Amino acid sequence: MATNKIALITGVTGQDGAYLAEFLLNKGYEVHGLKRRSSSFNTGRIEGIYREPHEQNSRFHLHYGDLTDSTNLIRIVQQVQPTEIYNLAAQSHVAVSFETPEYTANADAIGTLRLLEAIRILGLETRTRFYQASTSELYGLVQEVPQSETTPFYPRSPYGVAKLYAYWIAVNYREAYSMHASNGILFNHESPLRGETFVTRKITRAAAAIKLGRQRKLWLGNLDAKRDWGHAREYVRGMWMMLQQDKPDDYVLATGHTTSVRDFVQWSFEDVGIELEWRGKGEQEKGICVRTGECLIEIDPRYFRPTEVDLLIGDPTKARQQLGWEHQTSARELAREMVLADLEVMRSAPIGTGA
Ligand code: NDP
Ligand code: GDR
Repeated sequence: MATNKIALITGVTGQDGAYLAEFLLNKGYEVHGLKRRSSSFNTGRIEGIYREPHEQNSRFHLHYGDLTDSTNLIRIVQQVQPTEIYNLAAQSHVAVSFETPEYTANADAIGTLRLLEAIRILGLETRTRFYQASTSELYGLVQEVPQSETTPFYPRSPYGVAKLYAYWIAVNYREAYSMHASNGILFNHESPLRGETFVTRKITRAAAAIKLGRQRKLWLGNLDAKRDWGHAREYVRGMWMMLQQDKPDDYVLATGHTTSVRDFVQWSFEDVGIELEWRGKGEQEKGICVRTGECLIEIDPRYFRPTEVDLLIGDPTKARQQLGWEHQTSARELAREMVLADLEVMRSAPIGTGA
C-alpha cells in the first residue's frame, strides 16, 4: 500500500496521537511523531506500533520536540517535509490549566502559531495541510444547544482561552496565506487509552480497582456536569477526513447525545457488578456519598473548577453531510469497554504496581 503521504503528528504519545498514528500507518502513510523528553517512558500508548529505528522498513519515526521551542519545530518540519500536520499536542487538562495558565497559553496557543509559522517560513503553504485540535471547551458558558460550527464561543478556562487563540490563528493563516488549515471542534472522546486523570478514566479505573478490592473510595468533583462523550478511535478518522477535503474548513465531531458524570459513574460500577444507591443527589456539599452498604464515592471540593462548563452537546450534522463522518459507539458502550479494559489490566498486574 505505497503512498507518498507523509504525516507529522504532534502529541503522538497522547490518546489521540496513538490512535491516529495507527490509523495513518494502516493507510500507508509515513508517520512522524513529536515526542517530549521525559525522565520516564512516555511512549506506552505507541509501544504496539513503534519499531526500533534500526529495523528496516519502519514507516514510523519519533523526533524529540516541544511546542514551546520554535527552532526545534522549524527543524523537524524542514526535515520531514510533511504533506499533513496534525497538531494534537497540548496541555490538555482543563483543571490543570487553572494551575498553569501561562504554560498552557504558551504550548496550546503560541505553540500552534509556531507550527503555522514553521510552515510559512519554510515555504510549505501549498504542500502541507494542517489540522488543529480545537475543542468543545470553546463553547464554555452555554449559549445554545446543541452546539454547532455557528454557535458563539465563550471559553471558561485558561485552556479554553488558549485554544480559542489557536482556533482563530488557524483560520487567519487559512485566509491570509491560503493554507489548507482546518479546525476539528471535537467534543469529549475517550477510550481505554484515555489519560488517567480525566473523569471517565478516573471512574473506570476506580470501579475496576474497587471491584478487585484494591481501592476503597473514589473522590470526585461536579457530578452534574454533562458531556457529549464519543470514542477516540472514531474521532481520529474524522480528523483525517477533514484533511482529505479539497477545501479547508471547520467541523464539529460529536455524538449528539449528552450524559452526566453521575450516570457515567452509575454505568461503570454497574458493569463490574456494583449497584450504586445514590444519596444527596444534586447536592454538592462536602461529604455527600453514595452507598452500596459502604460509602464508595465522595465529593471533594478540590475537584471543582473556578468556572465550569455545565453542558456540552454537539451537533455533528455538517461533518455527517460533508465528510460522511458519524459516530458509532454510544457513551454507554464506551463506559463498558473502558471499565472492562481496566479490569483486565488490573487483574494481570501484580498488586502494588499502581496499575
Ligand atoms: P493527551 O493529553 O492524551 O495528549 C496530549 C499530547 O500532547 C501528549 O502526547 C503530550 O505529551 C503532548 N504535549 C503536551 N504538551 C506538549 C508540549 N509542550 N510540546 C509537545 N508535546 C506536548 O490529549 P488527547 O490525546 O486527549 O487530545 C489531543 C488533542 O486534542 C489535545 O490538543 C486536546 O487539547 C485536544 N482535544 C481533546 C479532546 C478529548 O476529548 N480527548 C476533545 C477536544 C480537543 P506527553 O505524553 O509527554 O504528556
Ligand atoms: P473536560 O474533561 O474538562 O471536559 O476536558 P474532564 O474529564 O477532565 O472533565 C469532565 C467533567 O467532569 C467533571 N469532574 C471531574 N473531572 C476530573 N478530571 N476529575 C474529577 O474528579 C471530576 N469530577 C467531576 C469536570 O468538572 C468536568 O465538568 C476534556 C479534555 O480532554 C480537553 O482537552 C478537551 O478539550 C475537552 O475534554 C473537550
